[in-house]
This record gives sequence, C-alpha cells and structure tokens, in this order.
Amino acid sequence: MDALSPLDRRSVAYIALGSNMGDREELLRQAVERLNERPGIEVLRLSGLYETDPVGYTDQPAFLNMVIAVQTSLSPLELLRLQLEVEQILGRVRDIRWGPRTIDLDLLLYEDISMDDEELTLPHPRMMERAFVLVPLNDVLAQDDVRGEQVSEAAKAALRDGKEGITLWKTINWLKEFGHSGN
Ligand code: X6L
Ligand code: MG
Ligand code: MG
Repeated sequence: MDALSPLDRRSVAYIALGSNMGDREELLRQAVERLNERPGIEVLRLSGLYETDPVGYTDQPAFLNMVIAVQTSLSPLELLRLQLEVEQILGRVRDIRWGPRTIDLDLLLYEDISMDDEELTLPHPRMMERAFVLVPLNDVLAQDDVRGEQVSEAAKAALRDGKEGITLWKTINWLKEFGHSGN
C-alpha cells in the first residue's frame, strides 16, 4: 500500500481573528490571505465579520471579529507560531494587556486535541464565554462536529444575556473572492 501523503494527514482547526486599530477589515483580510498563502494551510470557510464591543478593557474602540476554519498539515504549535508571525507582519505591538491591536489571531480548536502547555492551551481556555468568539465560530464549525450543539447553545446564551454588544457587520464570500484551493 502507498504511504499516506502529507495531504492525507491534514487536520481541521479554527482560528479567531480580531482587530480594533487601523483599517480593521483590511487587516482581517490580509491576515486570512497571509495564512492561506503559506504551505501547509488552506482556508476553508470564513464567518461573518462582526462588530463587537470591547471586553476586558472597555476603554478602546470597537472590534471587528471573525473566525476561520482551516485545513492544515502543520502541528498545533507550528500553526500557533505561524499566527504569531502573521501578527508581527501586520504590525501587532504588545503593550497594554487587553489593549487595542491591529490584529489578534487566537487558535481556538485543533481537531479534538486537548493540551495545556507553556505556549498553547487547547481548546482556547476562555472561548466558551465570549459572544465575539462563539457567534462567528458557530458560523463556520463543521456540520458534523460533535461540539456543534455546545457551541450553538453557548452562543445563544452569550447573546441572550446581552452584556456583549455584537452586530453582523459584513460577510465575505471567500470562494468567490479568492477561488478554491489556495495552495
Ligand atoms: C473579567 C475580566 C471579564 C476579564 C472579562 C475578557 C479579559 C476577554 C480579556 C475579562 C476579559 C479578554 C477582544 C476584546 C480583547 C476582541 C472584543 C480578551 C482579551 N480582545 N473584545 N477584548 N473582541 N470585542 O477580540 O479577549 S482583550
Ligand atoms: Mg484574543
Ligand atoms: Mg491573542
């Protein structure tokens, strides 16, 4: 039998994106394109773009948040390091904790892996509480994902108590704008 090609071992992961400085939409688009152009990662689906009230440190501009589904042959740590590299390229400066940022890329889920490492915790430890993560994640989570019910219920609950303002701001048709199969 043939050995598995690298393409047969690709995993599905979900990445949350946020921006509240500069041209927020352009920064989100740039981040998606920069990820998609790298070997070993293909963007599958984009959530809507949501405008969201800042959480944690509230005295800062509104965010645009979204979540993407990707297929990747990178390991979770390789994917995380790529995300940090893209943040750097797009001018991320880490000064104020929870403060304004040009772009933030957070790895939410990688297949069904749980890990708690110095560099990376999976699933993302605070994702189930935040409307700005749950609502867009619910847009792109695979239909057959076992966490579907949990995510949609948590998204509904986060919307119901309405502490976090979140409005659908725009949708981007990824397949139409960029065509299929980036790599
Ligand atoms: C008590 C203490 C309650 C801290 C909440 C929540 C802190 C979220 C940080 C918290 C607390 C965060 C974004 C944001 C941030 C974003 C929106 C964070 C890190 N990132 N608000 N605040 N979108 N809307 O991407 O998530 S800072
Ligand atoms: Mg974040
Ligand atoms: Mg982050």
